[in-house]
Amino acid sequence: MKIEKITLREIRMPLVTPFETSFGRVTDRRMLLVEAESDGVAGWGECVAGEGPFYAPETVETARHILRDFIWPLLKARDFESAAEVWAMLETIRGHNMAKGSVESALWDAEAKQKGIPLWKLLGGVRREIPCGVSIGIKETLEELVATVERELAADYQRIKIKIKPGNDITPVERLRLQFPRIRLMVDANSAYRLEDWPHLKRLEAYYLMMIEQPLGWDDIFSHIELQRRLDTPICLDECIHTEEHARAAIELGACRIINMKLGRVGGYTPARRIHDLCQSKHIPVWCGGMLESGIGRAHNIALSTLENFSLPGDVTASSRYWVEDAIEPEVVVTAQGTIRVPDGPGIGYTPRVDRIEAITARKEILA
Ligand code: OSB
Ligand code: MG
Repeated sequence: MKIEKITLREIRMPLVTPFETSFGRVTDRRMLLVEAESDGVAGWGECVAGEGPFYAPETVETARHILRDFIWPLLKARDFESAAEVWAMLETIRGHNMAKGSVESALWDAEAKQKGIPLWKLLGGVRREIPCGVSIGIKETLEELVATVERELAADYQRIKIKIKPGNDITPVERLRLQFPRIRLMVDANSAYRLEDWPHLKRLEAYYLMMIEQPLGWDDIFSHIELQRRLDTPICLDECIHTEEHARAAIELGACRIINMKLGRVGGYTPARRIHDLCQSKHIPVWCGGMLESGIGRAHNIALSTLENFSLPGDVTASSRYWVEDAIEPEVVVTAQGTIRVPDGPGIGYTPRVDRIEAITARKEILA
């Protein structure tokens, strides 16, 4: 494979409803789409960095800089056998996983299209349908939260995750448990607590949650070990796991019992598959997280979720939960069983709507 050119498009899409987490509120998404042309075939990827460095250190601007000034010079004019080699080609760049993952995933799409096979098959996936859960942002009132959960359950989602933060945790969880005693329920704190808060987090154990996602510091594996020792509820790590080495440390040291996988956070399919295999060998279930992606990123999350050890429902949902109009065709839909059927077309299996994408492109840059 050779890459002729990369087109970076920064698009803006307003969310159907604002999304609030412990680190902030998002009403409009600004994201970088990567179109990589390889041997005459276009592969698409999405950079999941946010506008600000509040979930992870990268931003849309740092990703653009790294893609243009460091990733492109390493890839330009190189000849390689398959997208599986791209991660190693970027080895000299430390971190910047979201920038790396956007182009790496685009090249996996291009390779699958060149071979005329679905990306999920090229990756070694086994699922034809993936189980889906929803991530619900922090709401102003309990009534609003309950109404949202009712709506998502009516839409057949298999599990409910709510965002929590100090001062907005026990009360909403208790309320949901009273109203929905049997649903699969979990919480995500996005690093809003400190180890000293453990007696408070312990109170959440009364509500038999599936897991507590990333309660402590975004890069603090040590404190999660201490916390997991004190809790019966499994801890699921998200922010902390940005490399295979971090995953190994977290598992071996007992910092978590479940891992949330995100392509952007780990840098693409090569590290994601390695972490997946490691987790599988250690009997740690994984599930696919979300980053409020457009259809391009969503399509990649679906392909990733077909791997065998993605055994829990992920945060991968219908296009219409986020967008009035998505950037792909057809849009992602969820079945009455709360699953997404994995498409069988070549590559990501959804077609980017280039006209629509161009219409919402705020900035375009061609690397050639
Ligand atoms: O922590 O999983 C997270 C969205 C943005 C940043 C971080 C997270 C999230 C979500 C939303 O939980 C998942 C989705 O895309 O539905
Ligand atoms: Mg999370």
